[in-house]
Amino acid sequence: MSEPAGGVPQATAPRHPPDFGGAEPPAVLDESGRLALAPAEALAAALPLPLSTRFRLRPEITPLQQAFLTLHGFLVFDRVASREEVCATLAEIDRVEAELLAAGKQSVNGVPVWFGPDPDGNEYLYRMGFSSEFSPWLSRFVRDARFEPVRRLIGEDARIGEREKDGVVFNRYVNAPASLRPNLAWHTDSLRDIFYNWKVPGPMLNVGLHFDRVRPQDGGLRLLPGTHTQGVLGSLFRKIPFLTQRADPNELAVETWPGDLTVHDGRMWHRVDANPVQGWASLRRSMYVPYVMDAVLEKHAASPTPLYLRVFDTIIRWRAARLRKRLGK
Ligand SMILES: O=C(O)CCC(=O)C(=O)O
Ligand SMILES: [Fe+2]
Repeated sequence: MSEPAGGVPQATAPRHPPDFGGAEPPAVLDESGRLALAPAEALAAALPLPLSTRFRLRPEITPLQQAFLTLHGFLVFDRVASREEVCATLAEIDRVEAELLAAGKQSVNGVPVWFGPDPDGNEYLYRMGFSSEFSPWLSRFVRDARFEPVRRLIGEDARIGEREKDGVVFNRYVNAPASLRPNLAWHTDSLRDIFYNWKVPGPMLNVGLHFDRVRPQDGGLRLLPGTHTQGVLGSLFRKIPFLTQRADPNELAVETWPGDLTVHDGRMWHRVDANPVQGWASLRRSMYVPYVMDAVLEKHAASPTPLYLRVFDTIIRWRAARLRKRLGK
């Protein structure tokens, strides 16, 4: 195990371990001999690469990786977190979930915590912000040296905003008759940024870790490649953000193996498709680490809920209450 900055969480066995079995992922792109391409050469070399290309995260982002990101708006890095780290993170979230439930916590630093019924009808954590605040291990993990090239890709002055924006966001999606959240509708993340900064979104990259084996037929992350270069209007109005669910003929299914890391441009349209299977087999988990360049604006216990979340929060809580009632809880 590559030990992330010391310290091991109390439990490392998650309640729902990911599927590590089955086929190995396709080989990562062999970049040897192409690590020193000039930008124009790198663009020419990136053009014929398939959209399913998997890259290796090296000490530096390579010119080819940079060119692929410029062209398509996203990158997939092969299994940046080890199996042990994947399990440790999931087990930590299980522990944090129990802690939040016991404390009856409805929000953390103004960001709502969303609980709803799981496939067994029990209360289940679907989304939380600031997760690393509850786990020293997770806090060290997201700051591990291996992620340094990702930070520098965002900007030389970028920092990990564990206490800014929504902090480290942990998502769980599961499909069941009374699931609170099997999917997430089309949106751009820069739309959310407008609510934080009240300015036109500039380039912004989102960094996600993926904890489950998700094949295209399992639902999962869907991107509209190329939409990162659209103007502000396209960024806002191509679809009805957070409402349109329908598949797009041009969407790309991002296939993941546990431990994969993705980077996507915040201006790009994306969604999470529901797994057509029901029950725990449909479980998908992701974690987004906020890399921030704006002025420091730390959140605290008394921080107000951002406007965009207030609207969602009302809908989600109404939905959760309705589902619980249906289950007689
Ligand atoms: O779960 C994912 O991979 C995507 C989540 C997402 O797009 C979001 O929370 O904005
Ligand atoms: Fe998103």
